[in-house]
Amino acid sequence: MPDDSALRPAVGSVADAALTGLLQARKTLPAKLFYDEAGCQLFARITELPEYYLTRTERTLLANMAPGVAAAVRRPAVLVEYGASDETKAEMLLGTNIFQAYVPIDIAAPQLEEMRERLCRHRPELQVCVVPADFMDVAALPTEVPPLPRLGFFPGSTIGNLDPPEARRFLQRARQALGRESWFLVGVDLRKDPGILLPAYDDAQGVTAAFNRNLLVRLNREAAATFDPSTFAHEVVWNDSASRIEMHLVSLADQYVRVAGQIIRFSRGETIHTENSYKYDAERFATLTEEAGWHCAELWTDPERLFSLHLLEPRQGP
Ligand code: AVI
Repeated sequence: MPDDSALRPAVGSVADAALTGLLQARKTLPAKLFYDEAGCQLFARITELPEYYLTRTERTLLANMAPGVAAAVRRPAVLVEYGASDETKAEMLLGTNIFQAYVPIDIAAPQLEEMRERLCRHRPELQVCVVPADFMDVAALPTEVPPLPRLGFFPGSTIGNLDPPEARRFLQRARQALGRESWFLVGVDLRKDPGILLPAYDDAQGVTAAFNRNLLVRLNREAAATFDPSTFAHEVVWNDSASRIEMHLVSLADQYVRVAGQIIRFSRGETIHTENSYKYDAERFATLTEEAGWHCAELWTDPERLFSLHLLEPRQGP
């Protein structure tokens, strides 16, 4: 499962979360709802698509830059991964052998246990302290985490799925949880030609469209909804002033849908806004991190400047 499974909501809140968004004048659904089992499988397929450059570019960057990250951290440390549904990206950092403990944070407790078992087999010397929680809510690490410097790790450009004020709050909270002697390695997708961005979210095979429509399938199952997903079209928009990709589901007809006992009216052409994916330039992301109490120590990008890895350290002074 991909690193963003931590975006999933607590069980039981699906109908509430859906209704809150669908009863607004401009209808929305929270991106957290994408990641049920089918959504995770579809997202895994998205990461392999030729148009979706993010995952493969970040992996190559990580493979090349892991020694640079280890050189910056230098001494024995703890790796803390936010939204860690599998350990494949963390493995590239764990391979540098400077980490004595690994702290994966994810809302999916069963996956964390499987990860712990795998790591105990492959890296018996590594202490693994799993934290089954929404990464947005973690203000402190468990007491069993060894008192060593910490490297926070937030890959995948999941930070782009948070609105900038939310991203700022998240970075502030992570700074508090990681402590004074820490670093934070964040994967960030870069602003670029919409000719590259739009196909990454509207692929030729229609996998992203299925991922988007799966929200409605999920609401039918988990929120007593009556959507006909074939009457909603997948739409992707580049919002230049907000510097974000937006995903929408567009109603192809005037229709009424029942959701958790409420009747929701859709007119033809009306959209449900389902996701934002912010794209940053390096300066804009640096400003956001400074406002959250971090300072960019190193920045790595691929030769085509598609994706970036930011190594942050706590900002000194006022
Ligand atoms: C998880 N997240 C970083 C993905 C993105 O690129 O914003 C989610 C996604 N949505 C559509 N395709 C991928």
